[in-house]
Amino acid sequence: MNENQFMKPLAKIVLGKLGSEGRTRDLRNIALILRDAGAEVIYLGLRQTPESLIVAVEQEDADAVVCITSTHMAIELLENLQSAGGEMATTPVILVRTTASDTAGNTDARDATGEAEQLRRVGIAEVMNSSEVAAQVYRAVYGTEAADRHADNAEDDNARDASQATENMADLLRQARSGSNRAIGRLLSVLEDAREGKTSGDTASGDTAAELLLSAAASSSADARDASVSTYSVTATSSASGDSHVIGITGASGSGKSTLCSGLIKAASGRGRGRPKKSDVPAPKIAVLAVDPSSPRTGGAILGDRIRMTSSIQKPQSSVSGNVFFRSVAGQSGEIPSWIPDAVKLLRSVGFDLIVVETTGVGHVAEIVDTLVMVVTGDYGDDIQASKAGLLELADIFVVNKTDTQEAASVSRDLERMLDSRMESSWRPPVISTVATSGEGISDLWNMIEVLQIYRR
Ligand SMILES: Nc1nc2c(ncn2[C@@H]2O[C@H](COP(=O)(O)OP(=O)(O)OP(=O)(O)O)[C@@H](O)[C@H]2O)c(=O)[nH]1
Ligand SMILES: [Mg+2]
Repeated sequence: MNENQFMKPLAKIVLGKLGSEGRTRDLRNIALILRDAGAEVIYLGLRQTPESLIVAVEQEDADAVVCITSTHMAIELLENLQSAGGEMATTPVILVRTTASDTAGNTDARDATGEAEQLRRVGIAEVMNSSEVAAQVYRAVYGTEAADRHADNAEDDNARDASQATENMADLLRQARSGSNRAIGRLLSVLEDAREGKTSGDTASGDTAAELLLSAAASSSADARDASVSTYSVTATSSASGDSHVIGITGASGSGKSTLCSGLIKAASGRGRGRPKKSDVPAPKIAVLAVDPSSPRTGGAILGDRIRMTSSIQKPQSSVSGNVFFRSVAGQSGEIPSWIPDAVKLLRSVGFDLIVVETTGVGHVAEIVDTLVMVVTGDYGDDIQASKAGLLELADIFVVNKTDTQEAASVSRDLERMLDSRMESSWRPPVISTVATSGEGISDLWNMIEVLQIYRR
C-alpha cells in the first residue's frame, strides 16, 4: 500500500467505562493501544450508562464495545443490546480488566476465572487484561488477527456490506426518516465506504453507489414532505431554502469547538441559559458531524468530540432525549473527508432541522454549510494574522472563545479592527465573546445565527 494513501480503520470501537469508579488513565491506555493497532476509537470516557453506550454504537455504526465495568453492569449492557435486536444483538462486548480495576471485587484468582466464564456464558465476547486488548478485539470483531485483516484488505467484508446495503436501502431510509439511530448510522457508513473507495476499492462504482443512495434519499424526502408539513419553525433551524440549516464550526484544534457546539445544541433545543422554553413547538431534530484527525499510516484514530457533547446528546430525563444524532468522523488534519458533503445531503433528506459540522478545516467546509462560525482564542492570534484574508472572507460569525483567559483579551479588538478595514460585503461578521465551558455568550451566538438567517431572507 502507498504510504500516503488513507487507510480504512480496521475496526470502529466504542470505548468507555460504565459506572462511576475507575481511572481515566486505564481507559486512555486502552484507547492508545487500539489506535496504534489501526482502530478508530470513539472515546466516551468515564461514567457511561448502558443506554449511552448503545446510542453511541448505533450512531457511530461501531463494530464492537470495549469497556471497563462491573459484572452486573456488563450484563445489563448486554441485555440492552440483545433487546435492541438485529445486528445490535450480535455486537461484540469486550470487557477489560486492568490490575487497578478489579471492578467485580474479585481478588481471588479462582473467583475471577469463574466470573469470566459466567460472563462468556451470557454473551460477553472476551474478558481480558489491557495488554491483550488489541488482538482480542480483532478476534472478537472479525474472528481473525489484525495482521490477517491487513493481508486480505477487507475486500470480502466490504463486498458483502455493499450488497446488503443496496438490498436494505429503501428500508433503511424509511427507518432513518422516523429517527432510527441505527439506520442513519448505517446509511452514513454506506456513503463513507462508497465515496472513500472502500466498498470495492473502485472509486467510480463507489461514486455510483453514493449517488444512487442520495437520489433515493431525495425522492423519499420529497414523498415525506408531500405527506406531512413540518411543524417546527424556529428561524435558525430552517435555512433560506426552507429546509435544514447547516452550521459549520471551524477553528484551530482545542479552541473549544465541541464545547461550543454542545452549548449551541442546548440553545437550539430551548435548553440553554436564558432561552425561553418553547413548549408549543416540537424540539428540532439535530445532527452533528465532528471531524477529528486520524493517522494516515494506520488508519487508527481516537475520536474525542463525542465525550465533550455527552450532556447535549443524551439527557435521558429530558423531553429532547433522542433528538440529537452525533457521528464522529476521522479525517486528515485540516481537511473535510470527501463523503461529508454527501453526508450533509443525506441528513437533510432524512429530515434533520439543524446539522452542525465541526472541523479544523476552513476552506471546504464553507461550501457545504449555510452559516460558518469561526472560533478563535488568545492562543491563535498569529493564525489570525497569517490567514486573515481567507478567514475574513469565509466566516459569517466570529467567536472569540476562552475569554476567561488573559490571552483572549485583545483578540476581539484585533479582529474588529481587521474586519472594519477589510469588509466589503453588506454582512459584516459580528464578533461574539464566549466562555464555552460556562455557557457565557452562547445565547448571544445563537441569537446572532438567527439574525443572520432573517437577514438572508
Ligand atoms: N478556560 C476555558 N477553557 C475552555 C473553554 N472552552 C473550551 N475549553 C477547554 O478547552 C479544551 C478543548 O475544548 P474542545 O471543545 O474539545 O475544543 P475543540 O476545538 O473541539 O478541540 P478539537 O476537537 O480537538 O479540535 C477543553 O479542555 C475545554 O474544556 C473556555 O471558554 N474557557
Ligand atoms: Mg472537538
